[in-house]
Amino acid sequence: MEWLVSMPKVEVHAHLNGSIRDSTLLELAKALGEKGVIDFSEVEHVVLKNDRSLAEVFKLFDLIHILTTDHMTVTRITKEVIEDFASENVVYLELRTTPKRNDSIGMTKRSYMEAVVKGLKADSSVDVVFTPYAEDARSLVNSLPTNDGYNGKTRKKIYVRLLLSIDRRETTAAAMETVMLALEMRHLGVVGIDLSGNPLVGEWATYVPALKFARDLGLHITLHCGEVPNRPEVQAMLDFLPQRIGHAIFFEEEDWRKLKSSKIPVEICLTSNIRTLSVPSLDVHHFADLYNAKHPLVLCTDDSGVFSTSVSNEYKIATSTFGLGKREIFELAKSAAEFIFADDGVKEDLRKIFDSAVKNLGL
Ligand code: 6MZ
Repeated sequence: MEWLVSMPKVEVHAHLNGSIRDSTLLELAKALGEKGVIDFSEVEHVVLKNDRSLAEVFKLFDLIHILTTDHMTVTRITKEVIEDFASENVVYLELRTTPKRNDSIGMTKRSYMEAVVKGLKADSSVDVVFTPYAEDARSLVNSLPTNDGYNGKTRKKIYVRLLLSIDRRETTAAAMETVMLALEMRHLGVVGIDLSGNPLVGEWATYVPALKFARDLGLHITLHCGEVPNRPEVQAMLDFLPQRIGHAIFFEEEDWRKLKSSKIPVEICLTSNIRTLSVPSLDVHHFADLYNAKHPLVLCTDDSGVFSTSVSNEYKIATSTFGLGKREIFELAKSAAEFIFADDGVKEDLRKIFDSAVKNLGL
């Protein structure tokens, strides 16, 4: 595990409100409990519970959003989530979040996102590089730690880019508002759009106009695809040719064929799929088949807080379940840099970071 933690890693499927520390959630719940807004004893039990079905996970998100959706808290959790990923040597993080409107506290989708960006800028123990590469003078590779590799003592640095999520509960107009916001925030590190939310809710056709518009204007698209059985939707999503998809669980033979020939990279979330009972056990997880077919893959956490995991832990599970050696794990981690949504300058930096880590990792 220590070796996996010390290895540089890329994370591209992490939901902000799913990645909050338990201690922070409990602290927020206690404060709201004292104000009489919620019943803390009930919330504590829900927050600390480990195994939940997919349906229960979405109920938990509704609760988490009650705890987190004010500007100050959004800024705080963003800062903490970045610190947590950086502390385990994630060198590039694509963080996704659903811009939220809450009239009762004067929150608009824009002010929600401004609070997120404030979290990126917040004075923290980590150097966060989030503006587009050409504008950023602080390329990570120019300031690589020289003495102790990624093992700690030097101040951590992390590239962060943002994806704005469209929640499947939203209307076409609301989805379009999110895309417009993403376009306006490109100079602040927004690189794409994600479609997520409860897969049992909503229709693919609702989101297509906004997704097409986003793509036409140069935003990258990733879709939660096949999280529940829904054949027509899986087919339509694959035909849309997004730049990446998340999960890819309930696929039929023909869908696997189409996916493999399209080479659309898949964000694999092992712990999440097991915890939500979407995949019955790791030994039948589609990671193995896709990995053997040399399909582009990125191991991701999905919701590190909700599922009590970390990127290093996801690699550990891949190692122990699928028998990958250190070299194979390293190559898997390194290849993830090819599927990020940031520009080529960042990709080039990441390649150098991985190459320079080889010696320290004893490879
Ligand atoms: C689909 C998910 C998800 O956006 O408020 N989300 N959507 N499948 C999943 N698999 C378990 N995990 C998280 O983060 C929380 C939101 O991300 C989406 C849901 O819409 C959830 O409300 P943000 O930061």
